[in-house]
Amino acid sequence: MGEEKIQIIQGDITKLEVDAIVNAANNSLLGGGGVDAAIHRVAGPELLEECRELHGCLTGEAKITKGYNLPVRYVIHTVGPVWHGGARGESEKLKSCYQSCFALSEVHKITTIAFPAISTGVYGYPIEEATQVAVKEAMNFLQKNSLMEKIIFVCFGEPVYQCYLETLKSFSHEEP
Ligand code: AR6
Repeated sequence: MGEEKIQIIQGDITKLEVDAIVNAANNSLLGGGGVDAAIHRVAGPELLEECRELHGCLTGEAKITKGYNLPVRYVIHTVGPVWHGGARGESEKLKSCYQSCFALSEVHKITTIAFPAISTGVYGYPIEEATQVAVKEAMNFLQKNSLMEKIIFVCFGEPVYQCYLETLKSFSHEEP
């Protein structure tokens, strides 16, 4: 239940016209590489100014800003865990990222949200494990929140795209 509201696409998250996009940031919230750099580049310098006022963000938590020059109302900045082999609470922290983003989406009445594959770039989280967490948390949230209309997972590249599709299929076929 809820999987019809989950969409998996390939592309650049900065191009999406949704209520909110999620940024895979670092603890400083002051920019970096990967999707973080792309988001700041398109949003413009005002995003960095607002981020400075937030005084960073703990791993697994999330903070919200406006979207500035992006075609979105909000950017939700979350900090994923760095992968150290899986025994240092990485999955709990990644789960907490998704839950923190969804909690903010409820507060701000966000109905469409797009996520990159948090932690799977520079932070080295294996994509198969990361997509399990992402899809599971999205489905859990959709079961208890009726306002959310669409959750989009934006994939950079075909392998990531295929991995999300497989994961969604496996969850959809699970017995309730
Ligand atoms: N749209 C969608 N996905 C993207 C885009 C884009 N424009 N650009 C990259 N990706 P990463 P992390 C994918 O490294 O692993 C930054 O320096 C990318 O292919 O951006 O959480 C931060 O400041 C990968 O699948 O984030 C932190 O220091 C996914 O987005 C650190 O990297 C996440 O890769 C965070 O590392």
